[in-house]
Amino acid sequence: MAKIALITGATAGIGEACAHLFAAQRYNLILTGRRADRLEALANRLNDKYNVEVAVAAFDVRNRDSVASNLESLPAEWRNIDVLINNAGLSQGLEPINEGDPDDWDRMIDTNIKGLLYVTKIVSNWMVNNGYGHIINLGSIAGKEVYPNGNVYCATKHAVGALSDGMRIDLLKHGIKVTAVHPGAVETEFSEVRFKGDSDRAKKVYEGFTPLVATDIADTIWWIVSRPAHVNINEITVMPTAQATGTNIFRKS
Ligand code: NDP
Ligand code: 8X3
Repeated sequence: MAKIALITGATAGIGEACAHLFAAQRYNLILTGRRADRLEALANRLNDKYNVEVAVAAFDVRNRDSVASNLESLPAEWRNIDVLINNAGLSQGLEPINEGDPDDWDRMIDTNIKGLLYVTKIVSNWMVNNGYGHIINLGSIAGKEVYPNGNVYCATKHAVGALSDGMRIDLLKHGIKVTAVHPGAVETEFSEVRFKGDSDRAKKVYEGFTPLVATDIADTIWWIVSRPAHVNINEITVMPTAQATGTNIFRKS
């Protein structure tokens, strides 16, 4: 029987790349995100190309009721989830703490921490009942260190690291693996979202060096998931060769 992966934030970037890679590995997929049109289009493409089954559920991870109703209304056979990729997340703004917008803080905390928890609560219960599962949480280099003006985003990604450690301890007796993946700069829609559609500012983030691309992280996640049953990767930090720390990037121009 085909394995199943649930990927949050599959409408763009790292989540979308994971959807392609896991479909290529013949996983059936549950794809989530807010943009229903993108989810439908991706599901059709993956189904045509790889002949895998794809269920889509469009919801906002910040809405606890919506997370529950969407996931719990999936047919029972979709509850046999082998891999949960908690990828949905975002940054909003890059200002000193005193100049930060509390609405941006709410969006980051509600998405990156609370949304991840709402999804995990439901899926980890299914995994406990099944007696297997692997949870992959998208942290960040921002979860390993703090950089100027990164304040709240960095705090949310530190929380993802702490929650990953907590999940690993609590789910140990159920044989469920938990891995935190901490990427450096990956060129996706991330900076467009951080800078609220200012594409010139977003592009500058990746100028003068070769950033990671979404498939680099999808490849890493596949490697983690495909280790033997007795091996778990607790956490991994993946950086562009030209990036040493959150802010220490060697730019040629
Ligand atoms: P993208 O902006 O390209 O993709 C983000 C995804 O998250 C989209 O599919 C978006 O879907 C989804 N998402 C955002 N908010 C919500 C929400 N409230 N409810 C449901 N889904 C949501 O960014 P990346 O692919 O780069 O980011 C993926 C993850 O990787 C994030 O957690 C990010 O913090 C992390 N990361 C990214 C790095 C980078 O440099 N790009 C580096 C380190 C970590 P939709 O808008 O349709 O809801
Ligand atoms: C995204 C990478 O360096 O912008 O998490 O925080 S960074």
